Amino acid sequence: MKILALLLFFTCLLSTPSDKEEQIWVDNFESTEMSDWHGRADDFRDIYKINTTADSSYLSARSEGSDNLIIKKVNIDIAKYPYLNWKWRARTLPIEGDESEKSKCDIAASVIVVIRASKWRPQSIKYTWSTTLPKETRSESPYAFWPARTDIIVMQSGEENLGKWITEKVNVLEHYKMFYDKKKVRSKDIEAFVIMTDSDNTKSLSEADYDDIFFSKN
Ligand SMILES: [Ca+2]
Ligand SMILES: [Ca+2]
Repeated sequence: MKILALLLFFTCLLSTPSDKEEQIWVDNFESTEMSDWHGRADDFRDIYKINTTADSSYLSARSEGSDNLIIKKVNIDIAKYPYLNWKWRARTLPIEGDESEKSKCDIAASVIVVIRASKWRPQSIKYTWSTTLPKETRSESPYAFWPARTDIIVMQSGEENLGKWITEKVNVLEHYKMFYDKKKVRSKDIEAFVIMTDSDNTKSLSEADYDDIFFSKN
């Protein structure tokens, strides 16, 4: 899995956040540097850019026939901070994109949590804004082969909310327990966060914006 290969380069450990904090930020994109983010390929800065308006700054992605992604190392225990919060706005959907099929595996927008596991068994959960799959679809990435695993949950679908900022909140801990058939989880770390606006398989155009990504206790 390509994400695993990327992760092997980012071996620096972050300090564990204090449990007293109510939120742990991944990014609000108010800095224009993006210095904590790395790309699958060097041209990621051509695809993922900070856009600044009078009110705020946000991440803006424009992917044309590319599968580049960006990844940030984090260290967040989802047993303590189970909720992932973010805002996104899909602007252009890849034509006939279907993230459950290899030949059409493109999405306007996705956020992916990479779960700490054995390096031989990379595990992640991917939340998508799908072109064609209905909301709440559960699927698996066609590019993750056993023992690697990427489960997919479709959050938004098609043009219903195209062009609108949508705020999302998911319980990653509950999704992890559901996908891995766990009854109780005392501790489980997220070790990286990935953003992907993807268009290579359909050879089309994907555009989306992202902002205010954080984990919270409630
Ligand atoms: Ca922002
Ligand atoms: Ca793709």
